[in-house]
Amino acid sequence: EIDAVCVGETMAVLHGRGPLAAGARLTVGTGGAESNTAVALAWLGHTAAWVSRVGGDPFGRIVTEAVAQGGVDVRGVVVDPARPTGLYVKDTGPGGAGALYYRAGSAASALSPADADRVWSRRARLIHLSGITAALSAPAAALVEHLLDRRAGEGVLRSFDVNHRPALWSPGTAAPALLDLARRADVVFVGRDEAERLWGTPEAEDVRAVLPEVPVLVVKDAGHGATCFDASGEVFVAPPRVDVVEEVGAGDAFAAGFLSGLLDGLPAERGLRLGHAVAAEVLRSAGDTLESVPPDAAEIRRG
Ligand code: KDG
Repeated sequence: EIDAVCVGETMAVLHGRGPLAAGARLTVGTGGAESNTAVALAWLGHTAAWVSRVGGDPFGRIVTEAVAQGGVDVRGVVVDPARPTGLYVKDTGPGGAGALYYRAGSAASALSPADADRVWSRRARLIHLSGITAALSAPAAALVEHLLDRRAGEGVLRSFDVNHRPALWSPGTAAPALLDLARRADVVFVGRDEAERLWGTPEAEDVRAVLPEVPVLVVKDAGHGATCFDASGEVFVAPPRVDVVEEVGAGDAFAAGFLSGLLDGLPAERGLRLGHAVAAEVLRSAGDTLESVPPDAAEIRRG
């Protein structure tokens, strides 16, 4: 028995200093929303596994080793020699093109319901999924749907981060699909602005109104704070002040902090504070993945 299994694509990240067009030299890193959450959960003291598919190329080995180095069990990662590992290039900074994906036809886009056994066999207390997987391919979307189906894996908490990626699918397709998946989960994370873009819900309360049946709903409003709606009502927690270096991965870290509180039976208010504390660590660094335990985590846990 372990605490959590996170399922989804992890890519090799190519990043450099300065714009690509100006000849920036690129370094290889690792990035994937769900494995970022798994690594952060491991840093917070939980047993976490990552289930995915990678290519038989060096990038597949690099990302798998990086997630394993983060303290996550990677035995559920299958190597597919016929497909490449997905890549993304961060061309950030002034004049950059933003994040560029090279992931169509990747090994992880072949995730399908056939991968579900490797998830259920871990007998985890919680599984964590995101809307990114649903956008990868029809079989990957079917896997997410299967894993959220209450008839399978009874008693397992289903966590779903909406994580809308406009580069992967159109809003017209994404909006109903993501709403439908979120409705099936036990815990849902969504950005306020992301929900507004998808579902036309400007405030946290409006998001609650379209997802009234979700047992634990967390609406995150970037710099302002996060609101949790659950059976005991509504609670809002503002984040600490942070000098932001790079935002990528902060949402994944936030989810890990909140889920850590949930796994430990803490009240939602402390879960939100843990989420902010873990996100702050990632915001302060250039990498996408947590690399240390947030200094205030133990204090927040104690309350
Ligand atoms: O949340 C961070 C992710 O966006 C990043 O690590 C890459 O998984 C990724 C994605 O699909 O955008």
